[in-house]
Amino acid sequence: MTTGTGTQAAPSSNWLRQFTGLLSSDLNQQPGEFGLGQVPARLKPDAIASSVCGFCSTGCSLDIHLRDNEPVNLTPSIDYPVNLGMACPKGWEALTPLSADDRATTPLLFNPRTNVREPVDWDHAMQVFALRFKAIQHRFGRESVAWLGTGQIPTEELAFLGALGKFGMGIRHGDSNTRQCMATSAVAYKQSFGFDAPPYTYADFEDSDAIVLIGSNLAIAHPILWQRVLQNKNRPEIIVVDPRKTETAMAATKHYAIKPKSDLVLFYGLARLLIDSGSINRPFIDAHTSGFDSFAAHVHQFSLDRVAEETGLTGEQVRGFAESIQRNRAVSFWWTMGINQGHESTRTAQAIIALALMTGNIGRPGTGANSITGQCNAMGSRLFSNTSALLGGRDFSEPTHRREVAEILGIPFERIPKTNSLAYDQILDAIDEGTIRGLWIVATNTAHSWIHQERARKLLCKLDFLVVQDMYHSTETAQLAHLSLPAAGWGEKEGTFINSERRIGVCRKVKTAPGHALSDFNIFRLASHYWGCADLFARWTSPSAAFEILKQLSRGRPCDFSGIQNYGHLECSGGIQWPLPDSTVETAGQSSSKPAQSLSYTRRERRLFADGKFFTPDGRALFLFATPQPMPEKPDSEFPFLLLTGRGSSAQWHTQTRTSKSAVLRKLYPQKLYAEIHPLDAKRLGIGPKDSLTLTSRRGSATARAFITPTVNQGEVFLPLHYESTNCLTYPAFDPHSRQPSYKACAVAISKANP
Ligand SMILES: Nc1nc2c(c(=O)[nH]1)N[C@H]1C(S)=C(S)[C@@H](COP(=O)(O)OP(=O)(O)OC[C@H]3O[C@@H](n4cnc5c(=O)[nH]c(N)nc54)[C@H](O)[C@@H]3O)O[C@H]1N2
Ligand SMILES: Nc1nc2c(c(=O)[nH]1)N[C@H]1C(S)=C(S)[C@@H](COP(=O)(O)OP(=O)(O)OC[C@H]3O[C@@H](n4cnc5c(=O)[nH]c(N)nc54)[C@H](O)[C@@H]3O)O[C@H]1N2
Ligand code: SF4
Ligand SMILES: [Mo]
Repeated sequence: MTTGTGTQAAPSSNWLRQFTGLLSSDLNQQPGEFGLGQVPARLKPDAIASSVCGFCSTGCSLDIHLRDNEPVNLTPSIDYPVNLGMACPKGWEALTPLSADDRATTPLLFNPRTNVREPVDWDHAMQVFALRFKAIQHRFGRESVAWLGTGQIPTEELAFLGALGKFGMGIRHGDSNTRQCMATSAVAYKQSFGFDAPPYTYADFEDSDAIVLIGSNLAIAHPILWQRVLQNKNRPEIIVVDPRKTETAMAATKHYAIKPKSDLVLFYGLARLLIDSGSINRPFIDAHTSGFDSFAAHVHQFSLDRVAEETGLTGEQVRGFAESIQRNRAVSFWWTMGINQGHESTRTAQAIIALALMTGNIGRPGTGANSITGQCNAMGSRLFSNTSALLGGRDFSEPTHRREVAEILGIPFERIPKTNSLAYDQILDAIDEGTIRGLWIVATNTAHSWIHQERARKLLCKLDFLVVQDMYHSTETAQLAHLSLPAAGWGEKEGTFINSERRIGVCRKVKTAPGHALSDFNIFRLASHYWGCADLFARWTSPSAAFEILKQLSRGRPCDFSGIQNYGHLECSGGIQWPLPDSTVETAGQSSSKPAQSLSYTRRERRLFADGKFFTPDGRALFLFATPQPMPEKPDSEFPFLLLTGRGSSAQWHTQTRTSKSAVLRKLYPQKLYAEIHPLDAKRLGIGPKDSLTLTSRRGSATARAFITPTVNQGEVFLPLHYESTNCLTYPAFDPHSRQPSYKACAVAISKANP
């Protein structure tokens, strides 16, 4: 195999042809060294390949049925310990987006003379990639090029991008869409537990006596986890805290429709009630936590009257909530974006953690302070993308951590940055200031999903060079690119995802990517060669080789999974939750292929903190708190409504580049943007069902159909994020600790369009 030197020139197209077979006309028939165009040999005709789903973080396993090496259908894996034979509509339709008409099949380069994006071959594309980014770095310094990545590609690919970007290409600033989603949980856990470690296992849904869902619409966003709740035989109390009466809230035993962003006050009020009534677990607090006394003093200000006033609940309701926590033996607290996306989200997540710690609801079956992740590999991104944490959940600022990574990867120590990257919003600010001028976007759709969209788009257009690597050239972001790189998608490549309960599962290649599209892994390999730093990544020859490197990076860390042998071991075990150090003896089979449908996995569940030992230096979990802050943009006389945003249906995925390609899924949701508005507000504004509305904020406007429903409170309006114009309205406020955007609260005005 060819290796590069740190300074080698870009390889010739001849080299590329030899190396990959990429430029050959029979691309799809000629498997090259990159493993192109070939379904793994072990998948015989009429075989079944199991693969973890590539949409949400639940991590269901899907059995893909192959005939003549082509996928013809899929069914949810019966015996996989996550989904137990179930899948949601997106899972059932997972293969369809792969055959969409608008798949990107060749690199496209913008030609300023013709104003058109023209097809080019990979050699040309990657020469331009390296030349333009290097030229920008040469002129404006290394920090002038950045990347934005994702939680939707395998960990092997994320880690490769992170290592290549920071250690190979000298890029200082790389962040990802997990900032929009999981940054709050990551920071909250790290500060409170000493490591970004969601403690639970899905069996906790089944073992709880009370399940508290906070800012989580589980029935829509994680439908298979909701099924797990329904399997709970304890007749649990299901308590939902959400301003809207969501599908989940409707099925709950208690729904607290609090005023948006009043969660922090509510949790402090609950803590005070529990302390005052002596319903705390003092032995646990004394043995395993620090900071409780100052926390208790802090929450003393949150009297029942104050809490009722600020949350909109009655004193009776708040007392009833505290009694539910007090009365039940096993209480689990779960939160998602209603908490993570807020202006004081980290401290709010930590207030949930505090409730679990002070009542001893952690480390036992059916308990926990549990953040549910979002994207299929959000957890992989949090630990291995080299963005907000150094590989393996390490710190860039720790010399010992940098040394470990340098040794494991065999790269010079000096190549590892000493400081953290700028966060997503700060990268955009740096573009505004002109200090970042080149950007590489991989598997995220910034121009649709980022907060305050108009500004985000303006900034993307301001860049000297924008590269977008996506399955489709048609996304809002790809259309702004100078260079678009066609990527293979889920099902067209191999690797592993880490789900919400820390379970590592395998995705298999069952289909050849269309045209000249390449897996992200192979695009990174090409990038390393054209950049001239391939020698640093000589061991990253395939996803399974990269998995061995990941195992080494995890060794000795809280997320240690060095005990996993290989992909086959994962498949035989129904996925494996970290930690699994290599000292652990596992009895699961080691064969490299899983006999379809014939294996009953042992339901081995790994819950963290059963021994009360946390990952902080003294082993104690921390109580962390702050004074609640006012919402950054409150409704006023000009913009009198509060806009909430979130998931609309279980058939829609984010910016819809994938789910909109399925005719089946399209039948399951409205094609046009709709706004949920309360009947009394509608009446007052003279709005009838399905009327066209104009929603305006200080940043832009959107047109939506009226969906009149009492599920939203008066004065509030809800828009799903799946439609392009929702983020024209959102206000760019960020939590100061996690820098996660507060997508769920801004002020808007509503009027009937063309009355
Ligand atoms: N079908 C589908 N499923 C998905 C996704 C998808 O796009 N489509 N995306 C995945 C991803 S990446 C993620 S992150 C998850 C998100 O999963 P969820 O967080 O469950 O989904 P959201 O609808 O964004 O937000 C949840 C709820 O927060 C409520 N909320 C708003 N403001 C507040 C507040 O101030 N306090 C409280 N307590 N609640 C509030 C909203 O009303 C909403 O019902 O879903 C994952 N699953
Ligand atoms: N208003 C509002 N906005 C929100 C939210 C909200 O609640 N309200 N939620 C936020 C949250 S939690 C999230 S996670 C973000 C999601 O925001 P995005 O990440 O922007 O949304 P996606 O549509 O998932 O974009 C993923 C992109 O990756 C591409 N892709 C898929 N698979 C692959 C692959 O294997 N390789 C490559 N190269 N490309 C691939 C897809 O075609 C798509 O263009 O949205 C955020 N935006
Ligand atoms: S619940 Fe999530 S992981 Fe399971 S099938 Fe649906 S999208 Fe896929
Ligand atoms: Mo997310």
